[in-house]
Amino acid sequence: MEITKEILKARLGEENYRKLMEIKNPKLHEFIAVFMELCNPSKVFVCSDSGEDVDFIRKEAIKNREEEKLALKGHTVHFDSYYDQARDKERTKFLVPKGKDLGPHIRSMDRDEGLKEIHDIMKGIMRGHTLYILFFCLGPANSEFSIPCVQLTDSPYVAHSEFLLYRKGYEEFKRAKSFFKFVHSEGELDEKNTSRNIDKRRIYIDLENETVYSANTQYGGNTIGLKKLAMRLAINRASREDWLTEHMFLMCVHGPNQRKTYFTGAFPSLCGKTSTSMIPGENIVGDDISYLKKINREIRAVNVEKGIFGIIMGVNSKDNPIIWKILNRPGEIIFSNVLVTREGGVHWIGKDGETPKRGRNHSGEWTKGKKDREGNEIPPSHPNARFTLDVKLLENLDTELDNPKGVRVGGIIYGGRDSDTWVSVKESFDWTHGVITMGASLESETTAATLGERGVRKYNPMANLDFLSIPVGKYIQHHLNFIKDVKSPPKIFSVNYFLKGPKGEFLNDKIDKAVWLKWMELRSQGEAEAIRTPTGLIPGYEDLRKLFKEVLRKDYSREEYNEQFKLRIPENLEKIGRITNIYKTKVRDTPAIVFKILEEQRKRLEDARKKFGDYVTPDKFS
Ligand code: SPV
Ligand code: MN
Repeated sequence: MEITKEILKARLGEENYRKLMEIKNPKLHEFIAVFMELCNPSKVFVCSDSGEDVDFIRKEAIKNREEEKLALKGHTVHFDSYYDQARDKERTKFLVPKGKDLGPHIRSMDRDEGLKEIHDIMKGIMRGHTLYILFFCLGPANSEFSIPCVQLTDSPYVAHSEFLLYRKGYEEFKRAKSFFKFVHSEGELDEKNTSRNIDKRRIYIDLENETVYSANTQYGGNTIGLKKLAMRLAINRASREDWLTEHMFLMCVHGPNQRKTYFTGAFPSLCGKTSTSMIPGENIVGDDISYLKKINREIRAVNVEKGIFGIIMGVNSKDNPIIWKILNRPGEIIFSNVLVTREGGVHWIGKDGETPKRGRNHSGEWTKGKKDREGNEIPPSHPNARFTLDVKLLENLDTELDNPKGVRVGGIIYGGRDSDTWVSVKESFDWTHGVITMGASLESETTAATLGERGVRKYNPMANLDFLSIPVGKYIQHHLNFIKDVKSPPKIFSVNYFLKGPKGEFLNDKIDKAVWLKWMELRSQGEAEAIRTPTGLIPGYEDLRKLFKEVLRKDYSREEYNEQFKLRIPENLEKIGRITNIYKTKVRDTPAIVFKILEEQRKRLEDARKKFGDYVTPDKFS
């Protein structure tokens, strides 16, 4: 105790010491003392919730040249190292006690070894840097969803991002008992102010202490403690306390007579999650992470965050009018890994207008045709380039963002990048069928959001595999149990925005999801008809024709409908084969019901094939 205070006094100076001591929490003080001693920063700044302190962080990011001002007021750009552009799955590991591991899908290592390694890496790592001590709150403040978090970081960019993305927590900490802890250092920087020692990049998660360490990286997904690092801790905590931490957006879909129905949706990175939650006409609560709890026998959810760290590739005025407007006017936005023009404008892949011939990007000075060390042509912006902003900038923000009780969930949507198997939208027969054949069977063709090969079909249960901190089987069992005692559980749906036709063309416009949402809204309220097929309940043609007209003023033909909703039996059978095999061979603790439900689905598909052949249009089932 006394030693802790001595250390704090010596390192913090009077003003910072006073700020920290307003939070009377010896565990917090000790944690901070330990890591100041270990990382040995040259300066320390304790940040309260005050506007002045936040402004100080903004200025530090510019002063340290981790962000640079752009032409439009409030816009800044940040670059990550060329080799630090996405989440590093290989170097992200759970530290688990001897003799324990989390199964073959989840990277883990011996806790003692991991702690030793990360302590060695972090020893003296902040020399010459300022350490920022920050307090935030996951979920709305002062609610049963709130989780206070302390972040230590020497990157003012990370700190600034967190102020845009999370609710302030200095005041919350005065009430806090347990909290999540994050220690981040970008490590030594190179001449471009990006992390130099990428080979020593590590993201280690200590579940026992609810602490995450991140070193020698700046990319947000590896460093922003409250984002995917906290999510891993929260999944573990949720499984002990009977609630859910999900990789899900949260949005309001408007039904007839001003009805508001809330949906959550899980999609792997780069599969349309943000764009669904931002669809014109509806309201967004959050685009990435939700907590779901049972309150008065209802399932209710909150957005853990209050900002968006969104993918900018493909954002254009036609498909994303709301974000487009915001990105093109003054306002507080951090752009990362985009192309910056000489005039201080930004460009990205898929932006309206012509691509500039030159500029500056994550590779440095860029001209069209530039190649990297490996001989690959460098695109103008990285496919995982992002924008970071506070949701208060959004005109379509829902009214319930800060409701301490969250909102009642009417439906849950699962979707991945799937070119040939699932129909555009369908509903599960019930909770168990949805959890197993949709959530737990989710696959996606890989994207640029993580390092590695692209375009490979990957199993990704609930789009949450990258973040699971409990064995997969246990997680699925936890989902299955979750609705016990719930009055009317949310309906479960799957969508497929990436379905392709015989010539490899997409069968849907991006905007068609607006219609699927309206259909799901009606279904969740028991209002539209559905056709029972072997894999789930699908919309009838007439209902969709009406909705396409109402929502998009589009004439929807029966040919389009038949292509989008024809049951592709061989592909569905193959998928069941793949998924069953994974649960048999790679998931040790698969609940028996998973095999039963998959087997029933297989049987229904086989029966339909005997009757109707390989490809079956919906009229056969109605
Ligand atoms: C994702 O990749 O799922 C994201 C961005 O939301 S990251 O912070 O990298 O996780
Ligand atoms: Mn995400």
